[in-house]
Amino acid sequence: MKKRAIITGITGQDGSYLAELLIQKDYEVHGVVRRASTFNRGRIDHLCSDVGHPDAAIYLHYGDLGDSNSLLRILSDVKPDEIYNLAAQSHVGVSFDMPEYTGDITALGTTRLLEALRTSKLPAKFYQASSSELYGKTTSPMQNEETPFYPRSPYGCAKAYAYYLTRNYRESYGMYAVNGILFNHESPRRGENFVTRKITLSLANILAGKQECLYLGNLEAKRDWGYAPEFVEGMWKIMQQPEPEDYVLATGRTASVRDFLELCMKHLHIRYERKGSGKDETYTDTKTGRTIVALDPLYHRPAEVDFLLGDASKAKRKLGWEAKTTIEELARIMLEADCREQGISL
Ligand code: NAP
Ligand code: F7E
Repeated sequence: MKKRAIITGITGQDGSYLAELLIQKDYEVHGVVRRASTFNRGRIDHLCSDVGHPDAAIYLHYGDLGDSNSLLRILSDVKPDEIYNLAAQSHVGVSFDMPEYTGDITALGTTRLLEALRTSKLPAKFYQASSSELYGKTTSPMQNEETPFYPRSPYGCAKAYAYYLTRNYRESYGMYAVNGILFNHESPRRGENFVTRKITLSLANILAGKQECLYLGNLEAKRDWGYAPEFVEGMWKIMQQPEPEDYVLATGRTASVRDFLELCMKHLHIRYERKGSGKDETYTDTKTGRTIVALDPLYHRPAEVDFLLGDASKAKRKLGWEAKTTIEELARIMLEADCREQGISL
């Protein structure tokens, strides 16, 4: 019999890649989708365009992390072997504007799902999408499973709650409940308001003459950036271990937002000149003389995570997992996809 998996957040970047991976591995894949007034299934359309059709690759269920009853109903209908909790209000900047909602969905939503699993008494394994945002204002030069947390945003605090609750259910009830502490991972399916995708999409639009200028916030923040399809493979491996344990997944390299921006412009053969300084800094295209990148305080956060660099040696040792795609390759993959959409070949 096929293994059954439930993915919350299946319409998101990671959920869509994980669904594809699990289908390849011959799982029966069930996804939780929330009702939206506009179509929110673009990333999984190719897997479910014929919902109800016998060949449909995934089964979708209406539900919401804010609605315990829907979670209980889905668990009892599907009787899953594995649950991947990827749903969240996942935007750090937005979490400062919506701290209560972020806590309700990202933190308490995890309680609702874990409680639904515990009370249903199903023997399913549970994966929690934990985040490098837990480390926040860390002073450790590299962060691993032992590094103390110092979250810097309502999102980071909500993820800290969900992390500890997952551990608590493991320790209190003997449940197979694990955290994957994933550092930033990106792809052409990355949401358009996360910085890497905003950069690749805007540069493609600028080349196509559809946008004048790209406005950004803090260019100095450093992140450990990997490629999302590799990271969902790591999630699955974490869930196949005999003992439930928490793991860091990261590339072991760090780069600033500025590095990523300049890498992208180089890849597109855009020759630029940096002008001004501080909040007045701009990038001008030397060929056209136009300002193509400028700063906007709108994108600054009340508290910033300045530096992240992950140490995934436990995942390498115990899971045989390692990130392979470099930031240069990642930028190329994302730029090619966004430029292709504009009819520009690189
Ligand atoms: P994403 O693209 O923003 O996807 C988030 C998903 O959550 C979407 O499917 C969204 O549905 C769903 N969702 C939001 N609110 C919900 C609610 N109330 N009930 C049910 N579903 C809800 O995020 P991602 O980049 O794939 O990340 C997946 C998970 O990993 C998230 O929990 C994120 O916080 C965490 N994480 C991400 C990274 C990263 O670098 N990508 C790193 C560490 C941890 P709609 O499509 O309807 O909005
Ligand atoms: O910001 C800076 C911003 O929003 C990265 C989520 O998946 O990864 C993600 O969170 C950096 C920050 O990702 C803009 O201030 C500058 O320093 O792309 P981001 P994030 O905050 O690292 C973690 C691991 C998660 O768990 C989260 O779910 O870029 N930045 N200018 C900007 N950021 C944005 N979004 N937009 C800008 O214009």
